[in-house]
Amino acid sequence: MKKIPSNFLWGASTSAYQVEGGWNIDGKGPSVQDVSNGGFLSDLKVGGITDFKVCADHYHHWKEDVALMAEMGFKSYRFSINWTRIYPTGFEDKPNSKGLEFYHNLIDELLKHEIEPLVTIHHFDAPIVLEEKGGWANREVMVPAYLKFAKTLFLEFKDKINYWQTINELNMVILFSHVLRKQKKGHDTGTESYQSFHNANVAQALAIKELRKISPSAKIGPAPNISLVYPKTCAPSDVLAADNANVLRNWSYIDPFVKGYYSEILIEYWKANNYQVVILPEDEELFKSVSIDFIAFNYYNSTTAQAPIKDSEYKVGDQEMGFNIENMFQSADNKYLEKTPYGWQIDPIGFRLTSRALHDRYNLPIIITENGLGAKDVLTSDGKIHDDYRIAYLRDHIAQIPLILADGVKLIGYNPWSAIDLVSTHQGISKRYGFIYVNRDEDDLKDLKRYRKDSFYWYKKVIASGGEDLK
Ligand code: BGP
Repeated sequence: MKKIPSNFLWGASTSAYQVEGGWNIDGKGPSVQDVSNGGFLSDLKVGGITDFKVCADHYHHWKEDVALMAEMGFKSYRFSINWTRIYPTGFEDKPNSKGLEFYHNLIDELLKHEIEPLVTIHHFDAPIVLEEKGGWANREVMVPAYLKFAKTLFLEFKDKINYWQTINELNMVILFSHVLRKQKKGHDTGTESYQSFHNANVAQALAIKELRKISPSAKIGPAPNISLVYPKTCAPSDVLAADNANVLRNWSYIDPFVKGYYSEILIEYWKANNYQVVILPEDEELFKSVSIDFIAFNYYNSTTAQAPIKDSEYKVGDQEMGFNIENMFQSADNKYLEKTPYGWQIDPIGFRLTSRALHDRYNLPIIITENGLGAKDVLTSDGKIHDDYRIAYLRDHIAQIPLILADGVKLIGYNPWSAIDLVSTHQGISKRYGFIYVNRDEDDLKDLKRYRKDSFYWYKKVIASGGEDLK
């Protein structure tokens, strides 16, 4: 065990489209998320859950929310900037000043409370107008639009932001495009998906280069969802499948920025499937010319894989429940692990193993930018929320941190999901993750009042004791 250093970045996380609301005010344009539940991409409509129009109404409650974060003792807060607040369609020449003003206010308030802002440039909420032009699959449109957006943020906030993350969970956007509403249907790992993957990597690399010019002392890295893939058994074919899954799910989303190239396993997989991914000659040079300062990663659970089975009955779930890629691997249940109420496996030791694997491969500082348990919380008549299940999940993961540090891993922060209740990517507001309860449900916005959950008081103690008091 190693002591957690006093400058460790204890905090929590949110994303703009899930927490802010204020979806069409102060010049904000529509993103794919604002209208996904019934509008654009309407075949994805999910019954009985809210849309993203009001969320936790953080857009109007930010001051109060930051005060609650400060009360918990946060040293950091990881959030994202809503692309369509800054560039409503993605095509404007000038940014929307009202949008910038909102983030200046938020960031100033965080700094006032000595909370380090960890900013995600892009978290799932591309402008609809860009998406209609093909989204990430359209290099000519999306790469310059992202770069303009990132550059605007770097210039605007260069005196205030030390940590940037380029794109949240690009791996999930590519592999679970149906869940994350990037594409209309199905699980598509074809040419279009991998062209999107490559274009988004080019955009991230260009943004990294831009930051080095504008703000040389700031730090930047990607924010993939990393979960180490275990083989279901020690049969070599299962071990090979797990290795394939690690490449396709995890490492390919970091390799270009550290190694400067894609793994041969990925390239051969494209060839075998005749995926025609266009990579320009200058792209390789570009990857080789950039470096990242840290890896932000979201960890909810480990994954298990076995050798592909023909006509398998395994059901593909959501982003944490696994998926199958023909001839490469198929996901499997891990019988040793328990599950959350939403079917996600719980694996604190997997957190340690995943951190070790990242350290071994890349030897960079790492920051946890998501980790947490979604559950249906109950507000009691005396205004309490007894979320002992969430405390248990977080406690077991935080207990791994001194071990991870003793393993030599440069873990510099822990920012679980989520600081405050917000709307889940595809399961509504009832699937809550926050330390702060927001009084609303799927259909009724009620008073949106904030309540401190039991986990709020518990996390406050954890932070105050530097991670030592987990009781
Ligand atoms: C991650 C996303 C977050 C968040 C979280 C919880 O994949 O980065 O935006 O939503 O998962 O997932 P869900 O909302 O599906 O429960």
